[in-house]
Amino acid sequence: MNLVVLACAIGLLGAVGAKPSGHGAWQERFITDSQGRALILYGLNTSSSSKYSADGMPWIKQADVAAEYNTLGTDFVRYLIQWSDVEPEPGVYDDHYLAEVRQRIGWYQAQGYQVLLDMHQDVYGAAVGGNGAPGWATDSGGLAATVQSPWEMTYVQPGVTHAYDEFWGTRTDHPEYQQQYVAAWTHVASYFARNNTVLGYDLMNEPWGGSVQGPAFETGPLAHLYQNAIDAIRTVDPNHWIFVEPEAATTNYGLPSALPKLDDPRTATPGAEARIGYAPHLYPAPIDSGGTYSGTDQYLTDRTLASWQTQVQRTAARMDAPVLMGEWGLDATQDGAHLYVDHIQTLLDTMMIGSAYWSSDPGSWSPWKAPGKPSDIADVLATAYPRAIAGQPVDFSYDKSTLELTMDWNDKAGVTGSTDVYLPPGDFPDGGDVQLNGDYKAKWDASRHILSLTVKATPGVTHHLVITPT
Ligand code: 9MR
Repeated sequence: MNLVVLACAIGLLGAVGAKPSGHGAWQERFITDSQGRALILYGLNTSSSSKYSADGMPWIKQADVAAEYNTLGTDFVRYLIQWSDVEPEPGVYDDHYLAEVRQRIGWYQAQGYQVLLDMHQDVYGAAVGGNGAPGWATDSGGLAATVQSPWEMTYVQPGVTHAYDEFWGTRTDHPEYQQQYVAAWTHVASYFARNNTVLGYDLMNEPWGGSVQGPAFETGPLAHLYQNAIDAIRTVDPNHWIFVEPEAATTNYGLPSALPKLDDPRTATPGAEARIGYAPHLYPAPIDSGGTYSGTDQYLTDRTLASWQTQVQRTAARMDAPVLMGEWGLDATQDGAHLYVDHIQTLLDTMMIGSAYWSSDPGSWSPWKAPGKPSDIADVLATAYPRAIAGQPVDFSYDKSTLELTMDWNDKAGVTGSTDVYLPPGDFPDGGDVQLNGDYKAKWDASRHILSLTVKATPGVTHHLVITPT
């Protein structure tokens, strides 16, 4: 999103660029599964098309999910839902809509995916030229809300600012809007509380504060909404992960977030860890506006990536939250697009975090030229990665020039199961040769392209793995 224009307009952009830290276990917290394994999630956003379709459903059919696995080997989807579809009338929830969502979650389940439900919004809601909030929860104050180009500039239309100010409580005519948003989330969470394919909930896409911006917004109304939503969701769903996003107009470009640590009521149960994750987006300005990854654009982009890493690590440490990059992407037909994808994959590996690429919608940003027809970028997006690590990850990387995947991890009490690595058929047509210290058993699933390693615990010894093509 090209909010850089907007951030400049409101004076939020300062100097970017900071030293990236290198490999290493900068984070203690990982997103974990029921066996305690660290999950490295890798997938797509599905989909932008849901914003505009009559039934709120994405473009995909069941066969497209199978094709996605066969082409990309992904294990994760950030699945868009909308408040306007969940609650078309105040207090009236559309469970038919949620049943349709559940059916699609079933398609992902059949392919072994985890699903993050993202309550999407851009520019507040359809009544003011965006998507997300229902018309009944939109008070533009009768002010203008004319769609602009680029679309992000619509955020500063006066009617849009008014609508956000009513929602955040900056204006006080409609305190019920925010309570209804929290209640809608509680309904969704209670609907999916026992669904194991659902990883968790992304409370709000790319938050925007209306007339309150920056730290005042993130530490004020945004943190307040998040804490209320977390507390309410935990009354119906003690287990799923809850993800929060920072203010997008700053952090998408590598600027700092001021989000404070949020409390997870599940920690009241002895031994239960907080399950709150941090899910920022990444759109360096030149890439966001559809530019190339070359020349000065590349220079500015690289500076943004370094700053993004530093800032995200700081925020995640403050929040004691694992990180999942909720969106990144580019017009993959532009010069240098392949290099940019390589660069982001290296950044993801360095940080040992997962991500969802924007987006699956067939077109120039997508791995699909048309449904079932991969674009050139699909080959680059399909990469080797550890899906689940049975212990505490220390380090991993995949070198695309030597086709060598290396990984280090330590044993961790209470973690069971295998360490699973996806090896794309393009690079590993016959699977991989394993070098690993200690006792282990390897199993190659040739149809799923997953190498599973069951390793005997060796206290005090770091497991060091190298995989090369057979
Ligand atoms: O790519 C999307 C574009 O087609 C839409 O017009 C726009 C407004 O809804 O949203 C774009 O998707 C954005 C997403 O919703 C939020 N993060 C940035 C995405 C790319 O701009």
